[in-house]
Amino acid sequence: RRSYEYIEVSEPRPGVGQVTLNRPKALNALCSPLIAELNKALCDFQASPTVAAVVLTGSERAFAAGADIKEMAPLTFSEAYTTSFIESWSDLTTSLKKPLIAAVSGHALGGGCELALMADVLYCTATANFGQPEIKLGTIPGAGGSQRLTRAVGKSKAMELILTGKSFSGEEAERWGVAARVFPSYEALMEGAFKTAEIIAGYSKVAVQAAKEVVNKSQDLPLRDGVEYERRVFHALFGSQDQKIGMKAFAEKKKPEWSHQ
Ligand code: CO8
Repeated sequence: RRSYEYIEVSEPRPGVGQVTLNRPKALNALCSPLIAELNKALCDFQASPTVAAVVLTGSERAFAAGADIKEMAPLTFSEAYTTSFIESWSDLTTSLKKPLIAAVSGHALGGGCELALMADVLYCTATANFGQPEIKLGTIPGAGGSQRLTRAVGKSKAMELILTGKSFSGEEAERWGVAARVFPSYEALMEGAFKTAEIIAGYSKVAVQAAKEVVNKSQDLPLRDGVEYERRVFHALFGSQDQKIGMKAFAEKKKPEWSHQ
């Protein structure tokens, strides 16, 4: 296993990979080397034959307090433009075809909020502190926040949040559909995230990858095209062994033994 400076990587449960952001002195501010490490770790989990779902977390105090403001402060337009600054963040969403669960406790601000929004499933503590405070720094969200937050909460609320820079709680995140579930403590959050990852890891890898792929398509395609896309993938799964295994096991009242083929 590679050794990292800004993250920790583990396999806490069978089938479950974990990435823990670990830059405590800067509240997990997302400097470029941290993002590069995160991309590498997710690529390794993608290639891993043992890991089927991944949990991404920070500390109890901070998931991530944003992009690294000290790194960004001196950047010029031409440097940002010609180095495609933050473009590699998008790799996070494309390098991993296995489900990614973000477990958010404490601050998830700016790029930290955007990172959490990139996950497939977002869990948080009731007191988690989400927000897009970029406006206070004289800038705007740059890693998808204006798009993903708007899809999650609707235009009016997203406008209010992004234009005022006001933060919102984990409780609100859950009520507004940003978070799938909210937990009373950090321990309960991690346990909940691991349990869900284990459930996913118990299914056919073929079906899980297909399920993630088609749900993600709903974010990009008009409804008619999305439904058609789903049907094509659904039809394709009749070519998998696991569809036969799953349906035969149901008829025989047995637990399916997936071949992952
Ligand atoms: N970048 C760099 N350092 C940070 C960041 C950050 N985003 N956040 C916190 N730190 C550092 C602090 O400077 C401090 O370091 P030091 O001890 O050396 O002074 C240390 O972390 C601890 O922070 P505080 O002392 O401030 O801790 P508090 O508990 O008092 O406050 C807060 C916690 C409220 C989270 C506060 O730190 C804060 O407001 N942080 C900044 C939040 C913010 O504005 N985030 C948005 C950043 S902009 C952004 O993400 C743009 C995204 C664009 C796309 C992505 C591009 C990569």
